[in-house]
Amino acid sequence: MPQHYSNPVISGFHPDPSICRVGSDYYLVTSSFEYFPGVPIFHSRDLVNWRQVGHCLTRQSQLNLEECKSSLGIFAPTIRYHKSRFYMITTNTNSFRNFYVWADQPEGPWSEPIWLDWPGIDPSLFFDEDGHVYLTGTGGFLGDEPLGIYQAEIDIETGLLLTERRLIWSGTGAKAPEGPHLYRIQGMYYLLIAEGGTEYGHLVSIARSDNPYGPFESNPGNPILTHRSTNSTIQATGHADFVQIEDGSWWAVFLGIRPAPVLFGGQHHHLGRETFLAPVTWTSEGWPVIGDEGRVSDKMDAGTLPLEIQTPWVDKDDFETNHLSSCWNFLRNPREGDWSVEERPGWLTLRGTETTLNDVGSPAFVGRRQQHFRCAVSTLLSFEPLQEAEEAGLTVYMNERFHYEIALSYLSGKRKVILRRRIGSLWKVELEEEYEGSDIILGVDADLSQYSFFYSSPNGERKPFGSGECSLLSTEVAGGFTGVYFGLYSTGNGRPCNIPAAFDWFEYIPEC
Ligand code: 6LW
Repeated sequence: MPQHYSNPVISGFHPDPSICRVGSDYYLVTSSFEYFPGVPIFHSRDLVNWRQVGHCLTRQSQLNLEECKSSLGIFAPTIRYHKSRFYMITTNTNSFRNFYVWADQPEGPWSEPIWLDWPGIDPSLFFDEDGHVYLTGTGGFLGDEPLGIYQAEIDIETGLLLTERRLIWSGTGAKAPEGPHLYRIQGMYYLLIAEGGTEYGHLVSIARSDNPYGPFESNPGNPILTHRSTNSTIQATGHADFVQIEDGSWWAVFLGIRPAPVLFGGQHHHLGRETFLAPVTWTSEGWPVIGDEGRVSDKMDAGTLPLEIQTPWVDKDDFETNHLSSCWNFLRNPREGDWSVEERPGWLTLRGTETTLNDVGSPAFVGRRQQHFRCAVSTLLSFEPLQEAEEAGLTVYMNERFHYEIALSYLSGKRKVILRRRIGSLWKVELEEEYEGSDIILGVDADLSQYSFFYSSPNGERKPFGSGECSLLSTEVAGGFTGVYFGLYSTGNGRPCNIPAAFDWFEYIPEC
């Protein structure tokens, strides 16, 4: 009986995957943009079941996101393992600087950044058998320099360039040649890149040469992966990285999107770009093919993968530990004192500041990715707002201009539950209702098309409280490179809150 696995292998906003192997262990990193900590790192033993083991960038000295615009910050990282060390190289587009960090263990600690005198985005490292280390990246953003893939050798100890930066390939002619990775396979240098832009025209192509700088011969079978102009439920496949497993077979990880079906057509995806997996086979001419002639599906033959039992999803976080689990993120660099899991043990305490969810700043916010179309999310909030506009609650957040929230607030001298929707330059408190207590359960049920909000007193009956379209929080409407988060937050809406907001638990029940 052939075994199958499901795509995506890491759901929710996890784009630009990069992978490395250490024996029979695999490690994978993805982009994180304006979220902190940055660059989530995952571990797997079968390429299918991934468990997050931490983040590569956990300190502001490694990741300065002050005033970072949404969807800037950390772009496409690459992870490599060489001589007992892990290296993660990336761009912080907040300052447009490239750097790498290293660690002996994937869980960290990761080093301080080694900054590179290297423009562009999508830096990648290749450790050649002869000791040379190549830095390859996307360029074409300087002066009239052509768009394309650039390369130089570096000293991996210091990050200093040892050779001049050279254009090595411009791709097959589709727009935005980017996301390169160089490999040496059977004595040849293979250069894998993405093209077509990270949208519906996305594709993966490959070229090879017997010299690391080329000239590169483009694969006549390019693109080796694309879903452009197909009816597949998976779209925008591209930005891939290869790994060879212990039995010699090759696999690719890459990003893709799943547009939610919308009545009468139209394409909207709100979960962000996700991480997919497909087998790589080789033609008799030595060219790789991803999946079924460049197509992949949500159910794939696992081939020789040593499939493990799936780790169960953890439904509930009781905030019982003295640290936040690795699924949680802040927006930009959190301010000390804005959040704590120690102030009131067993609770997440947020101290709202003047910063709101509408700002390009760091509100008191702790959020996690929406990873399933259908899911039920709820939290128990304890909050006693006494000053006008003090507010705490649950947000469904795409970026500062596109979000919905259900919250407890103090408006016109009364404590109220509110539902607010912000869509671009339009915003409105759609519903407000007086609420006597200070403890409240706030929740949202998500399906393919709607977020349906509700609230209740701790032991009371659930009261439906409005809804919002998922499509209005999609990338097609809101723009950018990220996906929807469920966030716990507090704000004084222009001034600090006098009192803290405490969250006893957060529940996320997926209905797959
Ligand atoms: C990334 C580029 C891309 O730097 O999107 O899909 C950009 N490919 O390579 C941001 O994720």
